[in-house]
Amino acid sequence: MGGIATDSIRAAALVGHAGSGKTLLTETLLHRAGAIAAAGSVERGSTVSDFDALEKQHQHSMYTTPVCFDHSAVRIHLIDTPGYPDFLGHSISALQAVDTVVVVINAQTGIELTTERMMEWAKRRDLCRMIVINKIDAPDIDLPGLVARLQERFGKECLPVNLPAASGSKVVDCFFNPSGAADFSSVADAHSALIDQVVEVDEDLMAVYLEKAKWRPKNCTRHSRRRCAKAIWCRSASLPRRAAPV
Ligand SMILES: Nc1nc2c(ncn2[C@@H]2O[C@H](COP(=O)(O)OP(=O)(O)OP(=O)(O)O)[C@@H](O)[C@H]2O)c(=O)[nH]1
Ligand SMILES: [Mg+2]
Repeated sequence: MGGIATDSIRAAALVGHAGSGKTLLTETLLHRAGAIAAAGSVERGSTVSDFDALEKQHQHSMYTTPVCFDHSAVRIHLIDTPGYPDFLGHSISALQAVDTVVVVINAQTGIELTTERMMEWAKRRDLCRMIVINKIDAPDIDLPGLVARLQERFGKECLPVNLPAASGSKVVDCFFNPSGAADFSSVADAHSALIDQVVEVDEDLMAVYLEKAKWRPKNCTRHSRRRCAKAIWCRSASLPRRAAPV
């Protein structure tokens, strides 16, 4: 890894209920970023993050594990945390070290106790919060219903940045794409809702937007990204695909 400017370093923690897929997501991100040659598996005990003998034996995380990878000239320090209530002390302490909290939700089980707690603890610390809906490849899941419940529970500003496409086998980026096909909702609607929200929280961008209506996502500053505190990302940790930028 070469020299990276301080402004291009991000620190994020993957938190969420046990079994939501944080460790496999960490593994997939490391693999897709080229930091490891092949993605390991939780069942085989071959993930980077669950390195301890007890973690391999029980097939769940017991400690926080920091990993690091580069993506598009951005260095990402990611902390995989345990979801079991017995180990939540480790997970809470990770919040002190990051600027973004990535709350991973199992699409099959929806909003769970640790989801609620982590959203609240991150809010109290004034940290950026990102929601990842994981396991979208599972059968019989109600993604539109889950997005609606998330908005009801955590606020209408929880907007999809990615939407699932091709029957859950890929995702479409709604931030940079003004249109496209998705499994539910509309990329065009999600795109304009995101832009409206970004412009709303950044006064400088609002001025440009009102004056010329020429604002584009590439003008988005780190400041406005930070202030757009909540976003929903749909994905499946088990599917090979482009790593999501943090
Ligand atoms: N089908 C499918 N299975 C997944 C996905 N993500 C994770 N899994 C499986 O779900 C199980 C739990 O995944 P983990 O990554 O260990 O979940 P975790 O959130 O780290 O769990 P804790 O460490 O206990 O908090 C494992 O068997 C994974 O292989 C996914 O996107 N799709
Ligand atoms: Mg884990």
